[in-house]
Amino acid sequence: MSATENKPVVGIVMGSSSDWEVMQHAVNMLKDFGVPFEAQVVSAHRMPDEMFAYAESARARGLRAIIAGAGGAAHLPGMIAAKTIVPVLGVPVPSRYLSGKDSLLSIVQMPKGIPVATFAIGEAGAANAALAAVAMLACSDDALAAQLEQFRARQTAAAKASVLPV
Ligand code: RP5
Repeated sequence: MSATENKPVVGIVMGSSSDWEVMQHAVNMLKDFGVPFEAQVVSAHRMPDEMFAYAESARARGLRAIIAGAGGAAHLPGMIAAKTIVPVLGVPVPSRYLSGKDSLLSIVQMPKGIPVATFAIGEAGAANAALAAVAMLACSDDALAAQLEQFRARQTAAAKASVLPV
């Protein structure tokens, strides 16, 4: 799987194509904001050389944030972070036997010195990682900041318009 739109400023990587169901929510959010991204499978344990090459080349290729999703012994976000200074946003993917608690703890418990900003398990985490990347980019992009403000306003309006079936 590989998707590229314009010159990517956000990289989305995941440990397996089985992570797509969750990670597509990051992709969709970046598409909604028109943020150029790339998305691909980079497995820490099945393709470690490619993982290092991806991380080592990320900044020079123009990436300003990397969203990394993985499940189980989820070392992908941490290992990517170890090889680049581009901010890494980790998404714990639900796992088959431990429901993603293993993924969460693997990603969030980084030793001091190599940060991985860690999000919620699953779909919300993937979408929020993308929103965090948008917010980071919006610090130096007024048009994107305006889009983010509008997104928040629409969300607020939708919540206020909620009707309960009572
Ligand atoms: C991790 O192992 C992946 O991120 C995935 O969540 C999990 C299972 O991978 P598959 O066996 O489905 O390829 O590396």
